[in-house]
Amino acid sequence: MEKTFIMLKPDAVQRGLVGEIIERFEKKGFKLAGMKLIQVDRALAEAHYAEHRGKGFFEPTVTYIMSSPVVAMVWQGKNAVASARQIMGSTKPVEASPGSIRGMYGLDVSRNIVHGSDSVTSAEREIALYFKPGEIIDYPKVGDEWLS
Ligand code: RTP
Ligand code: MG
Repeated sequence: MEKTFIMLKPDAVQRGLVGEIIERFEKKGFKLAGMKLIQVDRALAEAHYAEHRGKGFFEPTVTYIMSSPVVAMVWQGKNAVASARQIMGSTKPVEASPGSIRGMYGLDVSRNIVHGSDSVTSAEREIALYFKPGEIIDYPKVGDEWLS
């Protein structure tokens, strides 16, 4: 089943939105495969946003995700990557649809609450950055048969 990497960014943790956002992914029908609270260091932050190196928002974005602990998660399910991006909403909260996470809780592109992989290839890269293989757990769950 397709996996995606989701990160609850520092503002989500500081504003007490962790439970509410996790609930959105759970209720959508995704299955949690990995989760931890971590303090991102500079090396990890720069690796995460490597594709944006050289852009004006690179350094502020790196500094932002190091500014407080974040919740790193792996969720799996049918079309997990695209489906999670839809739940999150557009990068700029002002353009995000009203019911999306960024549409509901975000105001500024530089503090946009949540990260989600933009492709299956990115998901594989990001999961490997944040998790050791043994930290991703494949387990049977009640309801699996209703969601595949
Ligand atoms: P993310 O990687 O965080 O899930 O966001 P995304 O795919 O929707 O957007 P992306 O283009 O990958 O940008 C990564 C993060 O950089 C910050 N950003 N700031 N000031 C700006 O114009 C600007 N553009 C991007 C955002 O925090 C964005 O989430
Ligand atoms: Mg991105």
